[in-house]
Amino acid sequence: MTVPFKIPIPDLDHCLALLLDHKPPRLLPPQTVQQLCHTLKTQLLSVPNIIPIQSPITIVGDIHGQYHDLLEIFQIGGAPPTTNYLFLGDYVDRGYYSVETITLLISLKLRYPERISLIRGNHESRTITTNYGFYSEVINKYEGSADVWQYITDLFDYLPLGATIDGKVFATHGGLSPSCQRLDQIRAVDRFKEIPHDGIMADLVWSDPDPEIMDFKLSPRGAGYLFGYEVIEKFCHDNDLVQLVRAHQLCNEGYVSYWRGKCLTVWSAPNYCYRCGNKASVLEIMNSNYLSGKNNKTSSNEQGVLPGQFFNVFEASPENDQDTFNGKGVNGLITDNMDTSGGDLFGDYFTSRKKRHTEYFL
Ligand SMILES: [Mn+2]
Repeated sequence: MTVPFKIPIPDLDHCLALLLDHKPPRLLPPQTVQQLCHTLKTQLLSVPNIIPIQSPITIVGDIHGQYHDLLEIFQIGGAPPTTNYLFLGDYVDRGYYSVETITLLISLKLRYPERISLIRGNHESRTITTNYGFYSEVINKYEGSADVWQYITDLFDYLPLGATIDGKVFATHGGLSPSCQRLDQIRAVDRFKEIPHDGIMADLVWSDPDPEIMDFKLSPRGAGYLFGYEVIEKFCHDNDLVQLVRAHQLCNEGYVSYWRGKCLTVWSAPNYCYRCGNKASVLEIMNSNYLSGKNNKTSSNEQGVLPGQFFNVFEASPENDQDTFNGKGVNGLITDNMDTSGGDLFGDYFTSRKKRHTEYFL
């Protein structure tokens, strides 16, 4: 059995101070990033594909390199380790600070392993980060070397694919898969690899709910599926779940509730790409008391969440506004003609279907 490596707490606190005590945050030296990634890999080896988590827990959606907005989350949602956090992936690409964002999250995970959980999004991948900003950002910030990108994308292969909260809520980055009826099938996947083009692992990070369908349908993203009411109803029933919580889709109000709270989308990048003007949120799950006989109603409230849950909505940080004002280019995009409806690959789809209430971003 491999004994996980550990980094002394003062060293981790030093990393956290470099990132948190300086404006702009300092970059961690490449050797430090290498050591952090190597250590976290040894620890993640023994973590199951689906992490069992107990409430209270605060769930965070896509961040996409918006470092200052991540700090805003700790302001409005409580700082670690006092508040427990589950991050649903898409830490990198698009924003200007993917390096700072992911190194902060890695440092926090190593410093407070029981209080921070990180799962994998579709952007935690070599191919996607090569095209959508993280790779170029590393090259720019580390004097032309891709080493840090290598260390971090190698670590991505070790991230778990989902979590359960109180055994009743399933959380993953994207959604459900036609190849998967049982949570045990996810638990059995060999996840220690690049995200494949199809199959359970791909679908978990790429799929989206669609309130207009009942079954599965091919996704306009070119990967994963759209899934409808009957799919989620059956999946919850068969796995003794009450709800799916996921991220992966920009929401103007910061969140969306589907099917009276059966599926929630949490989106945590306000003013996405420094130009979308959207709100963001984190989902706070205080308890699962709705499961007890006394209060067994699972009908949702005005936010469309279940009792004991709350979407804490927030807006862009002053630094995000400043970056917008400065008109910096967005990673992986040509901003002048940026098609906010879906990115380069799916432009054709969106010119013909502009009326959708949710938009698909990579
Ligand atoms: Mn995503």
